[in-house]
Amino acid sequence: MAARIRWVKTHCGRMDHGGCALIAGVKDNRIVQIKGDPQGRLNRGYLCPKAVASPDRLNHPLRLRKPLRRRGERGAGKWDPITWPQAISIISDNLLRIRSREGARAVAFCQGMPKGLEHFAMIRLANLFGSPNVAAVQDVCHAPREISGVHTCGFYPVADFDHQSQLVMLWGSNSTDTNEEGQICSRLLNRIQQGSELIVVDPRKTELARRATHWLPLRPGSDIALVLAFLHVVIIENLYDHDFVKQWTYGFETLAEQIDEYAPEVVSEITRIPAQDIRAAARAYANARPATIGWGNALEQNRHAFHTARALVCLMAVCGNLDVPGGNIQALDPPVQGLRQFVQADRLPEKKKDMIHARQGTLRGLMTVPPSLLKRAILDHIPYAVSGAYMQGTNPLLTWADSRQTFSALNRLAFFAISEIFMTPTASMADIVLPAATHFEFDDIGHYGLGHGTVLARPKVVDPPAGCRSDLQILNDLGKALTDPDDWYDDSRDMLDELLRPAGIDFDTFTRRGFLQGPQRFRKYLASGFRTPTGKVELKLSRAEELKVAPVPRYLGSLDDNCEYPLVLTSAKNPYYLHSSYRWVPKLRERSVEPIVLIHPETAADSGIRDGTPVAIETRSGKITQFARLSDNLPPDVICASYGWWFPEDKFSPQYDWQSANYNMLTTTENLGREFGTPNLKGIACRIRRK
Ligand SMILES: Nc1nc2c(c(=O)[nH]1)N[C@H]1C(S)=C(S)[C@@H](COP(=O)(O)OP(=O)(O)OC[C@H]3O[C@@H](n4cnc5c(=O)[nH]c(N)nc54)[C@H](O)[C@@H]3O)O[C@H]1N2
Ligand SMILES: Nc1nc2c(c(=O)[nH]1)N[C@H]1C(S)=C(S)[C@@H](COP(=O)(O)OP(=O)(O)OC[C@H]3O[C@@H](n4cnc5c(=O)[nH]c(N)nc54)[C@H](O)[C@@H]3O)O[C@H]1N2
Ligand code: SF4
Ligand SMILES: [Mo]
Repeated sequence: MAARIRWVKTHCGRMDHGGCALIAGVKDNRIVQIKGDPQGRLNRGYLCPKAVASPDRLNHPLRLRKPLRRRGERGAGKWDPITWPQAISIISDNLLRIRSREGARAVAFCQGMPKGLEHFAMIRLANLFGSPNVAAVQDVCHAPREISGVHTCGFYPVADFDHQSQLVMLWGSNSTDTNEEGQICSRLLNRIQQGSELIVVDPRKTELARRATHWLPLRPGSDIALVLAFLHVVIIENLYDHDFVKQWTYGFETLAEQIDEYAPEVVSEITRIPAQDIRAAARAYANARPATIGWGNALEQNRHAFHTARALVCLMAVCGNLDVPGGNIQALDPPVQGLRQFVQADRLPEKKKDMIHARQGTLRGLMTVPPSLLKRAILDHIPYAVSGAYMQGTNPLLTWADSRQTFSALNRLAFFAISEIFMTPTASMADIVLPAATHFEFDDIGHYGLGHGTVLARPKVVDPPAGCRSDLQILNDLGKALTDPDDWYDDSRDMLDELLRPAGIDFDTFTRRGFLQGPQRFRKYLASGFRTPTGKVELKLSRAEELKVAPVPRYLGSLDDNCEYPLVLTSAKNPYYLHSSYRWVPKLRERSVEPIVLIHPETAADSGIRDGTPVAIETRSGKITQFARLSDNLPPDVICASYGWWFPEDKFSPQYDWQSANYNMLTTTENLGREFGTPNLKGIACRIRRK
């Protein structure tokens, strides 16, 4: 008799930050169908194309299924299969050898976009091993928003889509394609349907921009100037919340004086947005109560990330939108184990002083090493040498700024191991490659540590292939080999129970409930003030001198002001892929076949470029080729290139082709933002040429 389909509820993960509740149809340990769960807290049945294709990752014929040891040159594609005990002992022998010779800090632990609990389990492993250096991509992804928020108002203000807002302003966040930080776009669309007005700040006329009353197609990289112009209008035109400003802010007069110079007429020159459009949008935001700001990567993939994010928090504050329903709120976590305890932060008390970036003067609060500064440590021993690494769920050759430099840094490492599900350009350089079990194949907890007040159950749906192990299990095994085994678990699943214990439930009960939600309380500052040195929202930073930053946000000009290149390059995430991941999933590749660069028809005509023409894109740092798509959905002097492209189908190079179309060949790690070590990934001077 044919097996019947069994339906299992879980949550989506690893195709973006995750969040949608799914119902998976399983037959013979294979997922045969994925549906959106209409009861899902964040998605109410919504599902995107990535999720539909997600089971295809599991059964791909080229998926990694055995631990591999490199034979021959890095990147030569020669491997010997080994057993798991062999792999764990080779990794631990090498990392312990480096620790005994050079100290624990010479070993870095590297994580890509956090996918589930494995990021925090890795920090725990690093803490117990004694290394302060967990490197991750937070410098261009969320840390600027979170830490600027903490310094300004004592928390990370996130958009509240549980309550109606009169207006939503999306600032460099394209949530119908990205569901940025697990804020599933169906919630936003629902708010718009219920009557929220929409402002979109994005150089591209996105699907959301088309629905907006105000679309501000700014020159990429000029966000800080535009926020300051908003503040200018709000303050000069007296549109701010006087009571809130008087009672709950610090330094309003200083801010008001400084924003004097950012009149829309002046800022219009920098942003290329007509002054009357800036005024109209600023007035709309200020006059709507409550209004919420959904903010995205664009404002933090820029060396001015700190001031930009801070200026936006100032704007939320002076308009009375902080911590009110339908505004930007401090989401409270459900009563699960706190991060500090989970990662055993107390075991490495000197960490904050000793981290690579802390020694280079980044802002307090950044807990992961910015990749650009890690590379300095590997290549130039600044502030000290790093010579070994353990990496998981990351593809730095594609995702870190300056890919050529990343290539040199990976080559320079005396030893590195990586856990992956597929052979990537980065994995092909490793000494050991571990085959990871992935989403649907092990029990996991989603949304932990995201700051949105929810944690989601991601119970296992099918068994992994025999040779594959989850990152949690791998870290648990490495933990036992590298540190005191008593600090680890009999079964990595016990980690989940421990995390849930303060909520009084175990993982099985959690699975039945599906999610835990923190309490929804607003205006918490009324009882205890804001958690800043002054107890108020610090429009002017009371500790600016100590932190070595400008006390109020300001515009510092663009690096490219004197560059002869006529165009500005930017990028946006591809709706069918996650960063450099999954170009090898046929169902997704069909939807997005090749790297596309969006070019305005007038600009294209000037260079003899037509739809489909291969185009050389050149910045001061490098040159790549992508295919033209003509579009008048962006300004004539802006181009938008694809990011994350490599070619898993490349049969000629064992490292695949990671250079010809890779956006990060065009970026640089010179001139990093001081606060977070952030490189400019968007808003870069460039020129194009027909190939
Ligand atoms: N130029 C430019 N650079 C950027 C960005 C940009 O917009 N422009 N965006 C930045 C941002 S926001 C981020 S978050 C980073 C992302 O940087 P990365 O996280 O390095 O990006 P990915 O390409 O998704 O790499 C993840 C890898 O994990 C593998 N993987 C998937 N599932 C699993 C699993 O369960 N276990 C393990 N061990 N591996 C798995 C995938 O196959 C993939 O190769 O890139 C940053 N870099
Ligand atoms: N499909 C898909 N979803 C994803 C990801 C993915 O790779 N693919 N990555 C996940 C991750 S790790 C993250 S951090 C989030 C990021 O999610 P988002 O923040 O939405 O990321 P982006 O698409 O990089 O940028 C958003 C928008 O900024 C616009 N933009 C470009 N330059 C500028 C600029 O200078 N200023 C302004 N204001 N806007 C600009 C782009 O046109 C784009 O529409 O998405 C997550 N979701
Ligand atoms: S939007 Fe994100 S969480 Fe939702 S189904 Fe798509 S990939 Fe999964
Ligand atoms: Mo990200």
